[in-house]
Amino acid sequence: MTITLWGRLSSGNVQKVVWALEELELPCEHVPLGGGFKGNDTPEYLAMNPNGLVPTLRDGNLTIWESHAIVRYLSAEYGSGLLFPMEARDRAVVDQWTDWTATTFQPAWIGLFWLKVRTPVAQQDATAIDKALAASIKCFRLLEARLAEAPYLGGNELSYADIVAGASLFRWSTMPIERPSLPHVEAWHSRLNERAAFRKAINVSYEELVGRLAF
Ligand SMILES: N[C@@H](CCC(=O)N[C@@H](CS)C(=O)NCC(=O)O)C(=O)O
Repeated sequence: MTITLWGRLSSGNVQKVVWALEELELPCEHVPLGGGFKGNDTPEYLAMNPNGLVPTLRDGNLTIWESHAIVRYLSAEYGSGLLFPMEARDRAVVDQWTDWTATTFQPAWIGLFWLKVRTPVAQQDATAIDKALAASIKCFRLLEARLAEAPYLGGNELSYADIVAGASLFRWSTMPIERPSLPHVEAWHSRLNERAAFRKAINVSYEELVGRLAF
C-alpha cells in the first residue's frame, strides 16, 4: 500500500509524522504543501483535509489529518509494539503525555515560537513573550520531573508521546530565549538526537519562518 504525506517539512506538525515514518522505516511519497508551496486551499486538498492545514496522510483508502492521530495510527498499524505499547495501562500513560502535548505543552511552546521567532522584531510584544516563556518553562519543568523517573515519557521505551513532545526540542533549544537548566530534558534531547529519524525530521532549519507571520 502506498503512503502519501502532504505538508511542508518546516512545519512542526509535519515533522512529527516524518519522524514516525522514519522510525518505522515506512516508504512514503511526500508532497510539499502549505506555506510557500501553497496548495492547501484547493477544493481537492480541502476534500481530504477540511481544515486546509498540514499534515494530511493517505494510506491506501484511509485519509487522515491531525498530526497526533496520524502518528498514533502509524504506530498502531505498523509498530508491532515499537512506539505503541500493547498493554492498555502502558498506552494510557503514553496517551496522557500525547494529549497533554496537544492541549497544553504545544500551545505554550508554539505560542512562544510565534511571538519570538515568527513575529518581526519591530512588532514583538515583550510582555506577551515573557508570559509565553513562563508558560513554556512550566511545561518543561513537568517534563523534567517525568524524565527524572524514566528515560522516555511512556517509561523505558520510545513511544509516540516522545515524538509529539520531542518535536519541540530543536526549536526550543535554538530560539533566542533564556532557558533554565533542565538536565533530564537535556539528556532526553541527547538520547533522541542519537536517532537518525529524529535528526532527519526535527533538526530542520526554520530560517524561512523567521520574521514571517504569513506566506
Ligand atoms: N492540530 C493540527 C494543526 C495543524 C497546523 O496548524 N498546521 C500548520 C503548520 S504547523 C499549517 O498547516 N499552517 C498553514 C500552512 O503551513 O500553510 C495538527 O496537529 O495537525
